[in-house]
Amino acid sequence: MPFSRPLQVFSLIFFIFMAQTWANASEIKVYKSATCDCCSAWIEHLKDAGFEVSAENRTDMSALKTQYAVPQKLRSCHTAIVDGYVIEGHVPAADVQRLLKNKPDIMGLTAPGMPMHSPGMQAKDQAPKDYDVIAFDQDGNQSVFSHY
Ligand SMILES: [Cu+2]
Repeated sequence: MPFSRPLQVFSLIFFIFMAQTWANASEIKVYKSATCDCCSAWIEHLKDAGFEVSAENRTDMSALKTQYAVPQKLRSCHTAIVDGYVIEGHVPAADVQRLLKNKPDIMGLTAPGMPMHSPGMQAKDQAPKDYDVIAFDQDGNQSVFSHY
């Protein structure tokens, strides 16, 4: 007999626990308008990085950003939610992964506007450059999370 019964039970519990941890960490919900092509390209970028993406087309993006407390000046096209954090605009997947790993006490990350050289805005094989990813919190504090 290769495995004892307690070990089998333990393995099963461990597997379920790991599966849930993985699912929670990698599932991201993206809200966008139906006509936003760069939003769809950003979703592809996330999928390429291993995220499980569910997208929802909305006609009330501005109200939705207000609901998720994205400051007016920091807004972009799509708004995404992952593990309780808000991801606004063309934030590279690597920044989202770092956020989920370190879990800082912030509301979320944003790439304000539509940076020309960001994932979803340029060819897939190009690296992000010439913009900052900004962290923002509930008190209105902002700081540079990544500089490209
Ligand atoms: Cu966009």
